Amino acid sequence: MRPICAVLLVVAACGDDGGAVTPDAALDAPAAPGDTLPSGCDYVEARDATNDNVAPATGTAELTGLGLGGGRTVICGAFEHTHFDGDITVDIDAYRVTFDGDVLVRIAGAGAEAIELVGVDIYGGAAFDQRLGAVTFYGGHGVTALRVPAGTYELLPFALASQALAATVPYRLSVERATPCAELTTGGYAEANDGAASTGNDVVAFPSGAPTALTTSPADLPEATALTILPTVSTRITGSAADVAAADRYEDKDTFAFSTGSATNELAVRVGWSGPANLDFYLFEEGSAEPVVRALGTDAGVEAATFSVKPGTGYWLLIGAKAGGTGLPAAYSATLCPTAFAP
Ligand SMILES: [Ca+2]
Ligand SMILES: [Ca+2]
Ligand SMILES: [Ca+2]
Ligand SMILES: [Ca+2]
Repeated sequence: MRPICAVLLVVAACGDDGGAVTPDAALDAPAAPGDTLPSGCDYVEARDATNDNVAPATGTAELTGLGLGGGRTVICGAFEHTHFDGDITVDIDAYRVTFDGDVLVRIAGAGAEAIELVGVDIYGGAAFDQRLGAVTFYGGHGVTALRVPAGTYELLPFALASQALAATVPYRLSVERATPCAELTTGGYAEANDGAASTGNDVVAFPSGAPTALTTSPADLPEATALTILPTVSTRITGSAADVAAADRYEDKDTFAFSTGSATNELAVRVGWSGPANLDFYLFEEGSAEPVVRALGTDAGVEAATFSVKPGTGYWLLIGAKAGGTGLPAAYSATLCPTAFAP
């Protein structure tokens, strides 16, 4: 995805200083005595015109020199409205930040919600070409959780749209230490309405080669958990992914309806199970078959994601067993950890 960047960085990493790109050069905006930064900013975007390193652009990441010594660090930048490429790219910026362990990466900025697609891609590896995570702006901001070894990583905030923005949109990109939510092992809402055919709570179909769609069955309904999730109050949902002959990309699909409280704008979901089954989960706004979150990892036994949600909104959590695998039926346990973030 980033061939030009990768090539340039490999050259630099080999010690060849012959080119114009010198990622090991001095910091882009070094802190100096007397420097004043805007309130709440640890670094301010310094060279917008040359910090896009996604091919075919040939920029380089800004070397912020930031770490997580204070537990949280904030980059203040902007999606510029002046250099839309005529296709889909409004602005891409890249920054290097050093961190480790469990962190949350967030992006927030008033006005960003009106841009067609805003997010942050997170890269690591010697050539910064391994995509380790991604933030999607949804609701009032965007967030994702990462667990990484100590190192320097590249954060790429991007704004994509079919036309230029009318005005520049400032954003704040932050990295902060976080404690992953603890898995609950007892209690919670238990799947109750799947029926003998395990189709009573399917709700969404995943046809091969076609978009997700509401099922045509009038008989299936989301499980009415009656849960309204509130910040810092974890909840649990359990069920069984049955071994059924699937007509689409998933065998058993179980959908659970819940709502966010008026202050809840982030949610971490961890789905755990035993055995070799491959479970995934999706989040939909209530009544919609278009996912707002897809958790499709292949790690055996656990699927987890942290993302932003809209306060006071009805959602469906769908847990599905990938078709064609083994290990079904599989009992699963989902822990939902809601939080409130003030952008
Ligand atoms: Ca830029
Ligand atoms: Ca920018
Ligand atoms: Ca089930
Ligand atoms: Ca089901």
